[in-house]
Amino acid sequence: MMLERTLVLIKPDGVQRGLSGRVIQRFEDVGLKIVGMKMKWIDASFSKTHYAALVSKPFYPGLEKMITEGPVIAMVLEGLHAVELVRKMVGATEPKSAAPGTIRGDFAHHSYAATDKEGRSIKNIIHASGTLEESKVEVALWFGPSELFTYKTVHEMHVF
Ligand code: IDP
Ligand code: MG
Repeated sequence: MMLERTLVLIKPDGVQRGLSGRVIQRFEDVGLKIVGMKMKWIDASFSKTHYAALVSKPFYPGLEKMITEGPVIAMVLEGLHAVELVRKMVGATEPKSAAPGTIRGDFAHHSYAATDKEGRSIKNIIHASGTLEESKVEVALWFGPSELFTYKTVHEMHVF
């Protein structure tokens, strides 16, 4: 019952900065299972579906520009309390406020103050589903059933 799946995207800034390997490593290190992974370059229409809840926000145009400016690495991670665990590892939305030890806190320092006046999006390396409900919608949007895999990891002996 506690076994969850969550969607993670390494955003264009993370891919272009060559941080994908180190970000993925952190998820493997805690024993999360990668059950799906691909690279995808989304367009404006896909962005509006993925960020449907944010389309009316003033920062949305900048967000769309940022998320469509290059390919992202999309993955589905599975584990106990995966949604909450991954959000904890990702850290606060604003890298300047994100705690040290989190992905956003360790690899970026962008601030709302720096972006808001120019209508740009916060560049924070990574997206992760915010709630279990959000994760179900997002996993179904990004991955078809044939792109998600069931297999055993060594962690299952020790973690689950
Ligand atoms: P989250 O990614 O931490 O869940 P959301 O509120 O869902 O944060 O926003 C999605 C993305 O939109 C953020 O990761 C960030 O890139 C961008 N964003 C959110 N709020 C702002 C803002 O106030 N100014 C600029 N960009 C923002
Ligand atoms: Mg969100």
